[in-house]
Amino acid sequence: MTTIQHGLSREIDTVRREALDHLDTLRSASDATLWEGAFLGPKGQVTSLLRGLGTLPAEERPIAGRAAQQLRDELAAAFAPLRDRLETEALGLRLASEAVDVSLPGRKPTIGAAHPISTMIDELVEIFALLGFQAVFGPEVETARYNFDLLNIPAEHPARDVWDTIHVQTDGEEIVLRTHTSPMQARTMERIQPPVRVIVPGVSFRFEAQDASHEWQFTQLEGLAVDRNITMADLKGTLQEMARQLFGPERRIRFRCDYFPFVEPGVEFAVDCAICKGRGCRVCKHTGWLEMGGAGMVHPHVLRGVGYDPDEVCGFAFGLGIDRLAMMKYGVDDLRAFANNDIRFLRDFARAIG
Ligand code: FA5
Repeated sequence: MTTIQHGLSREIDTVRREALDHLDTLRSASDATLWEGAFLGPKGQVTSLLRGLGTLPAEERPIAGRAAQQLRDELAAAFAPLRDRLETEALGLRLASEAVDVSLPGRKPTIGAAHPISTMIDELVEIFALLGFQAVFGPEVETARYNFDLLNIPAEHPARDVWDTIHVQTDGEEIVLRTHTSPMQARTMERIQPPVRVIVPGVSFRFEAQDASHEWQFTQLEGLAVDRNITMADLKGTLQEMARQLFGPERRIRFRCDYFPFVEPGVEFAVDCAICKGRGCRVCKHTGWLEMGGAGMVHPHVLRGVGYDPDEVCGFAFGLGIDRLAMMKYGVDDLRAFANNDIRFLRDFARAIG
């Protein structure tokens, strides 16, 4: 045996020992893949031994080649059954972990529910539909002309400050986030001729500090009826009927004088507390009454501003706070609960009203 052959034979023995020792440690299919790459793969040790044969003198190549090829066959024969066993085990584990028990009951999908304020709006729209009112909707970003001017609140009028307005644009045309749903009064009357009977549900915005009964964004419902010979009695009857439909047949309405530039006379109206039946409780602050909104007979200036003749037609308007109605209806004592989107509150609520 030449020195070269001797060296190669030692190298073959070293690789054999290393490969067989390592083979004993394989525990998984991925271990097996790594082993195969390290010894038998295109960049493995046995393959590089075979490649190295080219550097030997021609007469030594056949013997050395046979020895290297023998090593390759030996290792491949030892490896194949082990690899098959590990792959079968891996497949078994995967099948077991992915097994589907078709007899198990299915998972119930979480189904959303209408928000309490949306539920309240739907209920109000239905009640007023029975009283002959049609629901209309208007822009939340509004011009000062509709939010104020056409409601008899000109630019220099002190009442303009009462509304804690959030301005969107002050240069050129004054644009605001509507401070109430009342701008839809003029928008509606400009579009149609009397008789008019509409309600306007929608959000309004004011630059206000938040507390249990005030939010900077809240929901109002405007009502407007214009025709011949409409009186305060019609207004009171309409609101009384709404309160009865919402809170039960024994509910009563109270009017007290108030001032809004777009109505004359103007009132604030309250419903006797449905929770304590007027006896006084925490929700009604022990007064027995809950303030709901403002109302009155549409001011002649407003009618004239939209081209109506106040000698021919007259009407009533009201604006109520839907969040506060919802507080009373559902016994919620902090209106912020409606807006902070605590999923537990919304889920409990959806369950409670079915
Ligand atoms: C108005 O907004 C008038 N536009 C109502 C009106 C319409 C009067 C038509 C006459 C004719 P007021 O600012 O009082 O009025 O608001 C009416 C109702 O909206 C209040 O009674 C209250 O229920 C609700 N509201 C007002 N501000 C807030 C607020 N910050 N958070 C929650 N609700 C509010």
